[in-house]
Amino acid sequence: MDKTAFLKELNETLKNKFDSNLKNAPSWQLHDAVSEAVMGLIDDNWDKSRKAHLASRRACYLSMEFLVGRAVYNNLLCLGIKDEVDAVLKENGRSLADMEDIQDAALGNGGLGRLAACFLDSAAAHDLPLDGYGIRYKYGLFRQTIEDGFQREYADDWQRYGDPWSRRCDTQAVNVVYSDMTVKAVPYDMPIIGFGTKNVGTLRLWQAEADDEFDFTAFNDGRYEEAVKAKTAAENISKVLYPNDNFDEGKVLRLRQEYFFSAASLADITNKHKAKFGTLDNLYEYVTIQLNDTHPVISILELMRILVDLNGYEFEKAFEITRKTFNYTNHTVMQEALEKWSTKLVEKLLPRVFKFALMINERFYCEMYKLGKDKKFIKELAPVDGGQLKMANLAVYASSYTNGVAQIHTEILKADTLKGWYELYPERFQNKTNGITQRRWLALCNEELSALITRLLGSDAWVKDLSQLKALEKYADDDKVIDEFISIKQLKKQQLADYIFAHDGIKIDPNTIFDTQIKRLHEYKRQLLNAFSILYIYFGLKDGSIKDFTPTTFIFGAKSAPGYRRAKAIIKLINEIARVVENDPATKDLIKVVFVSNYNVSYAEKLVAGSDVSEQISTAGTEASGTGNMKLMLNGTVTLGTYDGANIEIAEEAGEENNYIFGARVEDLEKIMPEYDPRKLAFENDRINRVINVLINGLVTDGGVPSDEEGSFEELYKALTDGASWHVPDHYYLLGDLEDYVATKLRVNKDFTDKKAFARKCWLNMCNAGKFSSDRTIKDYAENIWKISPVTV
Ligand code: 26W
Repeated sequence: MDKTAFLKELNETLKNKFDSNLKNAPSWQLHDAVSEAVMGLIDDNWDKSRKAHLASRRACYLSMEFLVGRAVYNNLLCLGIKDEVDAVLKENGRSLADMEDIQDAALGNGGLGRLAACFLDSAAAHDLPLDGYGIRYKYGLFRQTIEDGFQREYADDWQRYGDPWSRRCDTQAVNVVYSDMTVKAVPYDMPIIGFGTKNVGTLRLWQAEADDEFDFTAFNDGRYEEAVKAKTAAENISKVLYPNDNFDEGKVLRLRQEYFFSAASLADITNKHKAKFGTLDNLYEYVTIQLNDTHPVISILELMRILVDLNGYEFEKAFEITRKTFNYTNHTVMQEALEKWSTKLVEKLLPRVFKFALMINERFYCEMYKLGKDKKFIKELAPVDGGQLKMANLAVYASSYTNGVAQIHTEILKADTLKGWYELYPERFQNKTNGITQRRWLALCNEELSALITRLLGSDAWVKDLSQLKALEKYADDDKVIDEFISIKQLKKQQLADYIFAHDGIKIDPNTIFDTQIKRLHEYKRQLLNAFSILYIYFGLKDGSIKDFTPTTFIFGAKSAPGYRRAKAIIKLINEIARVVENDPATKDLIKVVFVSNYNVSYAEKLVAGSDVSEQISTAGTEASGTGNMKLMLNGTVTLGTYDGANIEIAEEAGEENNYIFGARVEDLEKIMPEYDPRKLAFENDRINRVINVLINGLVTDGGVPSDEEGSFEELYKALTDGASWHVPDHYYLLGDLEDYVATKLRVNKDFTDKKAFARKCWLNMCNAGKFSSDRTIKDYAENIWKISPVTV
């Protein structure tokens, strides 16, 4: 990098754009100037990469969410100029750390969105022609505060100070047509900078705007209100990210969003293809489209419409092209998350598109009858049935490959969720265990550990080949290395403690065990089980049945969907427990509970680097994969978890003896659940009973929610003991797993006292995290689903 030129750029941008300078520019202006300068550096490579991607067979990743987080540090890292830029800034009285308050682009809810971002990073680093398509939400996932122990939500105005990492491409805008309106989709492109290569991928995010002409006509006719209304209605489509994780509301605005980015992306993809070949006959030879869960599955119908209506293809030929173009990834087995649209709604909003659902449905029936399948089987798999358009059925039927995101998850899909489909098309099913990018989740968030790794390996090649960490296993018994590893962990814990104090005003002691559960708040993820275990230990310490307890800080970070009242009650409960243990002299030096606010990608970067124990405690069979588990593992923590999702593969890679696995397994639960009576269990076991009694005995308060309403602690109690109309009592098996969980947690607690032995386990987890690089995942997709190869830029 030419430092002088870079500095000149910075000064010019600050002067011309903001009439400020390096000395007094606020952080957002500094961020803007640095970003502009970097965009200038990559412009040429980005342009060449775009052309290279288009010139070869390429993959398009369609996703409703891309949880990219903060771009600036990562981009500097990938360009290999982070230290130099920091030096330039420091020579001028500033530093990169000044940009700590720059907001994340939180255009996603959780796992699915962050995975999409990791995939783009990995593909870019390995020169794979993969580009992302999504929505440029004006407001990303809400900002969370904790007030009096309750979650409060605020709008996430992430573009308030501009968005220097995007380029608006007006010339490539396309129209999206609904029955009641036409809106303009304007692409904003974000560069995805490949680490240590010239390749730069593109994340194309569509913004909804009013179609100028219509707007203008109404305005000219004096129908001002109408003109404004149309503009607002159009803009509303990309206004806000739905904050539901794993819950399908079936709202029309959501369907509009899904069709909006699907139609815009398909127009973009097919226009470019036709410009090059003059036909769509060979579309699938040059383009493969990955559907990230069912959210973009309406794309299938849109491509059919493009082929048949706009390009004159026969239905059968169009179906063949379509099926060969798409693939589908399933990310959840939660029933309430499976998208099923009311056919009335789809037909009303997208009448022509809907016709293709009906035609595909008829084709499906015809094919099944020929195969001699029975009615029940056919009805279950039909894309259209019972007044509903079932998106997962449509996805499997009209695509080439379907994949799950961890071994156990793919097995559950085959044996259960998509059983009939697996019976029909076994060759379509693949597993692609998730991964995470080690650029952000180690090189960037844990520079100190990265430096040690690089020194021991003699090079930083691991940043692009994580399997190399395996070679560090031999240091597990090297006292000097393990001591250094321990002091790095201590430093990261101190940094985390400082950050939590600055951000949340809570003091924690880095000499305690940092036991961390960070993920969306959901009943199946069982934050409530963690809370119960803390109460169990609390009572045990007080009555002396638990002794020699190593002081522990239990850290939680989680957002609840705003309308998910039970989840919100769990947040309040955790904060209440924090209050109780803190105010009790018997426990205040032994247990500390912290609920950090506004958990997001940037917070996660600090939390994964500064933790000792990784809580991954979902009910067996419910967490498709998990990726936070991988981030913590890579930073050297032990997993305290169930046989679920990728935890199983983590234990397989790092050794069960280096992790803490507990609880009922899927095959156990199949036998247990039909007979399970949690009330009996609690009444026969005083230790369990006194824990759940806390929900109703007044030790903690939910703030006065009527006892029969969701959101009250009584209702949580009832859900565990009586169940609710839509589920059996304690259907996530909290009480059944509680004692095994506590016993295992106490084992962790005891093991921690042998610092060396514990650090050795942590070290071995890090050494064996190679499999969980998204580089491995993305190469597997490239080879076995997408059939794409690296490009040269
Ligand atoms: C329709 C509402 C809705 C919104 C989001 C339904 C479902 C979702 C996602 C599929 C939920 C999700 O993020 N799933 C997570 O995907 C991760 C990446 O594969 C997995 O690691 C997690 O286990 C899974 O919960």
